Amino acid sequence: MERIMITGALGQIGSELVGKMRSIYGNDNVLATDIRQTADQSGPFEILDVTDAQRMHDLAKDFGADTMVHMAALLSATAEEKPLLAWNLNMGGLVNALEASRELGMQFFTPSSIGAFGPSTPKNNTPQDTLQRPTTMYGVNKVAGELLCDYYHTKFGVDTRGVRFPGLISNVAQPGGGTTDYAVDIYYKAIEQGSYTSYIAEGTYMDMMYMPDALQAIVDLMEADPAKLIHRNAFNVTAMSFEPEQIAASIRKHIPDFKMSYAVDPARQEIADSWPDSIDASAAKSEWGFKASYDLDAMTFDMLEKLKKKLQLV
Ligand code: AKB
Repeated sequence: MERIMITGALGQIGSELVGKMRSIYGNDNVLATDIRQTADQSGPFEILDVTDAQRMHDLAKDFGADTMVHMAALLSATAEEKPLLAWNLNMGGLVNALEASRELGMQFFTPSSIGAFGPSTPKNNTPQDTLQRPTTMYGVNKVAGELLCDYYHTKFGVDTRGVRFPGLISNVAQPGGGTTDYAVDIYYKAIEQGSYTSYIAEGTYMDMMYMPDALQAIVDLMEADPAKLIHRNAFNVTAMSFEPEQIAASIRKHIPDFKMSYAVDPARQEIADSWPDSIDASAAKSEWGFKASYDLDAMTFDMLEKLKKKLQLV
């Protein structure tokens, strides 16, 4: 990885990944792209609608990119509300990014998700290789995407790599339209209001990870020795699995009066119920040394500290 182009650079992951990659590979070597303009001037930026194949190809070529990191996508809850848009954006963007990578000989990364699993998948310690019959449009996109990335590797020799991200929690950019977003929102509301009304029901376990671990996982996988990769697309990665009462208990260690209530959103609850309770990340650990540094309490401590500063409450 020397010249990296990132799509969806202003999204939840992209807005931190750009900074991380610029700090490692140099500001001028990371081209950030998104459908909307940014005020960030730390390095090159171009407007890009990922459904525009020609512009994506031209930008990568002109930049001399050797790596494509394709992040632009709709998340699960929005994809369920607008399934056709999700298909066109998630699959159209992905195939354009893969084609540009094939034509220009770029290494390729895109994230899959725990959304690639469905109700018939084993729910606990979900294996790397298992049944994948998701019941959401997002899940359909993710499974098709994993297969397409494998296809571009075996058929055309493109160096495709990916992970199945769990819910990602960050204090920088807020997610939008995901099922796991409650686990970010809860920290903001805990600080601002001392209480949170969860749209996900008590007892619903989902895998999660703190953003610094997610960013490091992308870099580590992309830098990994290809000879050691058996799976490529897409590795289960996770740092923790919890249900809403457990994150509330972790917050109460710092804000003892924090109050939790529930107003379950049936649409997002149905998605959450179709996903695993916990996934097994042993393939990622053994094939490229995946390791997460933050558990729930370490993440809670850091989130509350950073958000207090961000919200100017200290
Ligand atoms: C979502 O909730 O849609 C995402 C994901 C787990 O892929 N955070």
